[in-house]
Amino acid sequence: MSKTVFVLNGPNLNMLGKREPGIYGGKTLKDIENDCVAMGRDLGLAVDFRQSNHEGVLVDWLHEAGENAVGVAINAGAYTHTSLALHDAIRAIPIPVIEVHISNVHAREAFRHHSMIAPACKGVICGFGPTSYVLALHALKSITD
Ligand code: CA2
Repeated sequence: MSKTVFVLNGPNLNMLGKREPGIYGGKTLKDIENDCVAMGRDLGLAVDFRQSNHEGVLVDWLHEAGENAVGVAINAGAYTHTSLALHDAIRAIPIPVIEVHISNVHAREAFRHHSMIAPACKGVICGFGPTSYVLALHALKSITD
């Protein structure tokens, strides 16, 4: 039976492919979900892919993952840089969480250089476009085997 991993997405990521293709590329979030589900199938992981613009919903989903999944990849969007609540939620669950970003946040504005959630995460993958998500699935596969 496949193990379940959650792939969680935060605010504004539902706009992917519709605005700012120069930074985030042309793929929609649905395209990325399809890529993740296909890669999950190859890796033997059932991918539960979700997006919310609401911090508390992301907190609830992290708690749910702690009960029902073996790991999480999270692109917390701008909450990455602000959210103590997400930091605490990641610390509160007993499974590995990987921080993911499409863009290289360290090559962008200074306010994107600090992550509130990175210290609570197993690792961080950023800067590879939508491939960042696929790399996170490979990482989850290798650390949960
Ligand atoms: O590079 C990433 O994946 C980010 O998490 C994306 C966030 C940003 O706040 C982080 O610093 C880095 C923003 C997601 C917003 O996506 C948009 C997509 C299209 C149009 C406008 C925003």
